[in-house]
Amino acid sequence: MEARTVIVGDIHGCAAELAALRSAVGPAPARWIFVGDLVARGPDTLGVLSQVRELRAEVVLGNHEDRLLRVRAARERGTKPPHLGPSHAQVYQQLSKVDWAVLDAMQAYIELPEHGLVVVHAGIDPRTTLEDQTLDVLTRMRSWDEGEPSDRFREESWAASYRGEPHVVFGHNARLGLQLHPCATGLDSACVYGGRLSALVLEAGERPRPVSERSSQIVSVPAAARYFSI
Ligand SMILES: [Mn+2]
Repeated sequence: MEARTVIVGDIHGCAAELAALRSAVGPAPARWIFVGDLVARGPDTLGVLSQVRELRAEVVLGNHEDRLLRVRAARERGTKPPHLGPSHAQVYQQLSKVDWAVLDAMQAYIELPEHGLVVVHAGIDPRTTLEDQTLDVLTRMRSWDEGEPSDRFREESWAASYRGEPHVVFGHNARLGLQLHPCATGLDSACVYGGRLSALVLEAGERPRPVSERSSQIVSVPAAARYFSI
């Protein structure tokens, strides 16, 4: 039997919700992909990373992992590291060698041509090829600001006006929640802020359906608590 593909939104340490989502998706073989921001803010980052290893999942780099990796690189070089808030500093201290290996394996984007889509953490600039996207756009974009990609929150996501191929599956924008656009799907439904953890579940060779029918491809579970507020 050919495996399904399950693409999971931002988890931020919500290990119990990831376990519940796995139950909701069911036990059939699946290729697991995560949109990044696995770490910090929530109660159990190590429990999330352990499940990611167990699932042999592929992960796209989120801005929160990028920050931890930059801190490690600066410390190794002996230069001044970027600032870490309390939640991130705690996670940084807790990470073991196998946890760091999960972060080191994270990719800037993952192409899934069999589903006609690409997975990124935050966004893409469609004027540029995938290979030429900056890491800043891939991991931090939320909107267009005077014609340029921006990390600023706006009521209109960059993804609302995106048209073309491939379909883009992304996270990073919890305030807008689940985003179902014609050519893009946003999966950050604010789990760590008391929302839900969501996944796009595609059968072998299946593509994201039109907006009006795409909810049927989404599986989600509620957060057990509000773990963090901004
Ligand atoms: Mn993010």
